[in-house]
Amino acid sequence: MKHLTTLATASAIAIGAAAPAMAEKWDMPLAYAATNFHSENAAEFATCVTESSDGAVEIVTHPSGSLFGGNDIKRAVQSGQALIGERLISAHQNENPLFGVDSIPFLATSYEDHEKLWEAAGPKVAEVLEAQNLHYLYSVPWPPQGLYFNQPIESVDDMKGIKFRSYSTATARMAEMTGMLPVQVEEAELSQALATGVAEAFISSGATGYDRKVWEHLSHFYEVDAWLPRNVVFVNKEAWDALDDATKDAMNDCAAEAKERGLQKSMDYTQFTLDGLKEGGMEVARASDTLVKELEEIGAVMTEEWLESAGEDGEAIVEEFRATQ
Ligand code: PCA
Repeated sequence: MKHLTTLATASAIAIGAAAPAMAEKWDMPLAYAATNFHSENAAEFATCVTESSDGAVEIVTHPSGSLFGGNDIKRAVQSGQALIGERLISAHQNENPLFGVDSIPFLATSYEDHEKLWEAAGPKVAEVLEAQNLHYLYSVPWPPQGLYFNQPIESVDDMKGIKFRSYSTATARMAEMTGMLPVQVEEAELSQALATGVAEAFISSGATGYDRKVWEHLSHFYEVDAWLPRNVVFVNKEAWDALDDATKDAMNDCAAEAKERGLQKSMDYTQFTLDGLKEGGMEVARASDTLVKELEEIGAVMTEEWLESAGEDGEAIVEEFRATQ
């Protein structure tokens, strides 16, 4: 153990010492396509760091899960196989309930509310990441989540037995509670899953349906605004600690810009992609009152379940958020 610690420290010092002299190349795995707004935002962040860190760190993005698949990115950065990466944080709710704070159904359904929720939750999520050897840099929300189907759906009864692509604990739970059959699929494999019938429906943003041209397989998108999940960008903690202050400052400044720019991109992309789904031939509409009511009942149960699992920290976040309402 002592030997390992010494080694880790030695390499951390080596990283720090090498930084001013020669650009260190940091690979940044991303799960989503290069044209997705999160990936474009990350590429701009990478350029910002490369240009403003005075040659200390060069960040190279790898979109579409090409370096590590979505599900492996977090572990890769924790273990130092990659030094920085972006991940849909709610996909890791099984590790800690706080990672699912952005997926409590119908708690924060607009950008404004979602940002307030994240103001309360972000610092606690950052603490959990820190304990996992990850330094939190910035995060950006996806547009509100709605339901995709290959047939009209009027109520939960119509959903029974449908194969439903999930991307997190909450999406799988929602499938179970509506009588659908959850199957976990990364977004990079979504088109294939729909083409082969592995999945017939899913919950996501207009952005993801648009990015994956799902009108080739599906016919209906129902806006329900269930929640806005977030992609989080984190750095391997040892690599972060080894940076000199000037490089940390440069990265923090680029991260602050990326947070704002990403939020704006997300908002701008919302209507644009819903229009795109329509142009692709899909019916895009608000879910029926019956369906909304049924989903809200399911959401209430899921909220209780989440609060129970997340304990005091979870309760404090939700209370702090509710106090802003
Ligand atoms: N798109 C991502 C996560 C949330 C979203 O809108 C996906 O479907 O994987």
